[in-house]
Amino acid sequence: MEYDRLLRELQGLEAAHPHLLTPDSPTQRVGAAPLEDFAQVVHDVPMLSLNNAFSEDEVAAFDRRAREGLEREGDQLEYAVEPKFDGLAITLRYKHGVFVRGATRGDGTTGEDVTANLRTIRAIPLRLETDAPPALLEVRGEVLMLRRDFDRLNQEARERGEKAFANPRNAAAGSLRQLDPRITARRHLHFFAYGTAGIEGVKLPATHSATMDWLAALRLPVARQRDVVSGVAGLMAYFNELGTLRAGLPFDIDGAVYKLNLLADQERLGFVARAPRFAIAHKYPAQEELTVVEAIEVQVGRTGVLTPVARLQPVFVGGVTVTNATLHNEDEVRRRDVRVGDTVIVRRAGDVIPEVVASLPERRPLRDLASPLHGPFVMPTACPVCGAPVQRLDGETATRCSNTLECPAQRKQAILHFASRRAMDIEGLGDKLVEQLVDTGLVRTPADLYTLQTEQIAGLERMARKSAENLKSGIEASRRRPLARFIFALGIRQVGEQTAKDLARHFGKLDELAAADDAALRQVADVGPVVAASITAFFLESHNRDVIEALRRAEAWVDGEARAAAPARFAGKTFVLTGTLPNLSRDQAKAMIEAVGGKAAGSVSGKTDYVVAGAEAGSKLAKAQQLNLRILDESGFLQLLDQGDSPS
Ligand code: 9MJ
Repeated sequence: MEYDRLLRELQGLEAAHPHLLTPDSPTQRVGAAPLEDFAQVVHDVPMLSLNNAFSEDEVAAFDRRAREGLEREGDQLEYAVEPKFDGLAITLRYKHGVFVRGATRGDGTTGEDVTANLRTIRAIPLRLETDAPPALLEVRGEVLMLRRDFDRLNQEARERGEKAFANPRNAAAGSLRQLDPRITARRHLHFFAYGTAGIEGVKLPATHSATMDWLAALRLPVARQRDVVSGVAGLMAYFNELGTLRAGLPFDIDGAVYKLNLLADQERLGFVARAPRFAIAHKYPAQEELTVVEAIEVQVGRTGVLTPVARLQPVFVGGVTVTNATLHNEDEVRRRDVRVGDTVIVRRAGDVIPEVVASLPERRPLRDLASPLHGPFVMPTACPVCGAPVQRLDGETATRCSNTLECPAQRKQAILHFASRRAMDIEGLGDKLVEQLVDTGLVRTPADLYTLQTEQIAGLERMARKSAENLKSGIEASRRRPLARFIFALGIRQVGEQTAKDLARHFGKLDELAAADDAALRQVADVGPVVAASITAFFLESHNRDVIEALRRAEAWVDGEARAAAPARFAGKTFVLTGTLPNLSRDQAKAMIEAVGGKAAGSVSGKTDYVVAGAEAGSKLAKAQQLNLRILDESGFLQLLDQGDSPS
């Protein structure tokens, strides 16, 4: 990297001419020799914490107190708003523009001198970018670790068999409080400034927002997601908008910070106890909480993979109550050393599945240590559902039940997948019903669905006659599905919806696909060795061939013509769907387009052949009109597909 080359060049120059070495030289970032201990730093201006608000009511109360304190009850106050970084508060001291000392918050009054470590952080300027530096400037801000650096650090730790950090905040804290700055230097920490404390020789601007702009001009990193808003409505709008950005930010935030924008107002309001009256942190629901593991169970999925799941004391995290969290696989449980009775950190961010991030063994109850119940987790050697032996292949993290054909867990999941909306789309067949059908032995494979009698369904517990009839007609309606859906419905490992479509188009007939060898399969775009091997293995399995034969008798699918043999009528034609059609769903219309060889695209361009517009079609329709494209309503679209294209 260019930076590294220049750094080495500078190191050479400084070694040759030591009098040229200055404390703000980039070579001083690399990391000095380890310290015995950190020196203590008494902060000239205490490092305060912020009071928290967890609801709009609490934000409104904060705003009301501010208006009362300023005797401006009837006004909308102006606030500078910014993200609340989830890192470590630090203070940086610049004398005549040169970084001379940095410290942690500590207890707010006294912190630790971590200057040598802070020097290794490239985001912290060693010299401010100005011709007229203040005699003294104390900058307050947050040290944090970007998520990508955190992921890399943990990845490396795991590869070395070391314990990973629970979250970027802990990783940043652990990295900053290293007595050996060379370690900090390798950790890639980042920094954002959010205020000042103590300044001599220059006058600050009148507002917090202008102060932040000034810090940015000095080359101190500040949040880009800053704004100035007025009143509670402005604060809430910012909070919600920042919330939508949160998951996509490269660093963790745990809320928004609101500060009265006028510094004179800030001074007037002053402080209560250890927090300012002029600022508040509005927190998002925590994404991580502590709870206790009550049990570790093992679930078996559709493909037979055993997944350890922690049953937890219910805990409110990420906006919902969580009682189960995935532990991923055997290696992950071992690595995190999660045991029954442990206190653990549970994380739920966005819509992702809750996971146990780390165990806190220091909180492990002493009495548990001797009990085998609370020993390290061991994967069962028999499938918890069917009792068959489990197997873990070399190089794989997954442990699988070996009984793919008969294990009810896999059967139920396979049937649910077969019936799902994007597969055979059997209306009325949900998980409760599949559970009953499999448990009563009425259905063992997807093919059994087609021989079910209404009476048999109606005989199930809690099943009304009407619902039985509905399911029966749902099953009937699912016969003669297009080949692509059927291939997808088979649940061949590695074969998703798109691959199924590609295979159906390429081979045209199921028998052609079943007979294809590796070379033939690899002719299909995006089919690599792993997918090809999985398909071959599936059709080699005699049980699978039996099920397919039964499904053939049930006329579950219809073969088509392979695309290469007879190009579809609308091959190469591009359709754009916009608005709501009166009868067809978007998925249905898309499937019809693809069935005739066309492509459904997302946006209108000169390359679009047809635009199918329904109610409330917006800008796409306008653009199509502008480009003078063929525009069809639903009936025109159906007519086109039925009759083929006519010159327009
Ligand atoms: C954080 N953590 O992002 C403050 N903070 O202001 C921001 N913290 C703060 N401001 C005064 N953005 C005390 C703490």
